[in-house]
Amino acid sequence: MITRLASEARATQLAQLHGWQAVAGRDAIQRHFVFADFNEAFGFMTRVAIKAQEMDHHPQWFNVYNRVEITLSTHEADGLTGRDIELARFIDSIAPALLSV
Ligand code: HBI
Repeated sequence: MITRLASEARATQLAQLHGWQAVAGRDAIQRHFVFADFNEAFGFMTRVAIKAQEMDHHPQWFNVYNRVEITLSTHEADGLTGRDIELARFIDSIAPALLSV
């Protein structure tokens, strides 16, 4: 059973991410992206989906046309874990920084 990040590890690891914000009322993080069009957005989502499948760790996300909103949390731990950090790092590594909002 995976456990939630303890506060010290949590602060250090969250500080290394880009553009992620805490979700109100829930132990989760969220980042919003805007792409040039749906094709760019879905290409990005496809890369995240392949990583999620490899990790067996899946995002909660919302897409309309060129907008993608991703929320990360670990259901089985009912909060943020190292798996969320790993997936967020991957997402940051493939996200076009200038298009992030
Ligand atoms: N994705 N975000 C998230 N949280 C989980 O706890 C989780 C998951 N994907 C798959 C998964 N757990 C499986 O390990 C279990 O549901 C079997």
